[in-house]
Amino acid sequence: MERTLIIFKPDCVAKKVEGEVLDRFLKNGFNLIACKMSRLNMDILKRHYCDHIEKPFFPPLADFMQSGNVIVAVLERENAIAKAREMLGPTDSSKAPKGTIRGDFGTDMRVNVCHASDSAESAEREISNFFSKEEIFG
Ligand code: 3AN
Repeated sequence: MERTLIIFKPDCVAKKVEGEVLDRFLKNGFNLIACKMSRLNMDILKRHYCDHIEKPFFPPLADFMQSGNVIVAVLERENAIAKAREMLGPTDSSKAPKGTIRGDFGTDMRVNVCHASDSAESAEREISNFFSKEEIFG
């Protein structure tokens, strides 16, 4: 079993599709083992996006991620990291095929419904940035 961190981004919550998106994950064999609503701040975003802080897209990305409530979750299944990213589709929602989460609900490169961890190392770092061990029910 593998774990991945999923953030239901502000656009997902504003559109009220977080239930439908979570349902897709559950129907594809993921178990929900941790979940909370949050309003992200710059400190937690700098830790979460530590690899992107110097990139030109970081300031607008950080503004967007602070623009509304998010839901942060840990989902578990075999091959969870690759499977979640496959279900999301490419980062740029405008290029994501129909049937993928970003293709069906996303807008563009930034406003793209969900974050999902991109490696086992990132998943471990990202999960510990948002959840204590006691908050994970794996
Ligand atoms: P992903 O979320 O698909 O793993 P990353 O890790 O490359 O994508 O980028 C993190 C986030 O930064 C993306 N989800 C997206 O919101 C934003 N982002 C990445 N590249 C760009 C870009 N060129 N322009 C605007 N936003 C970007």
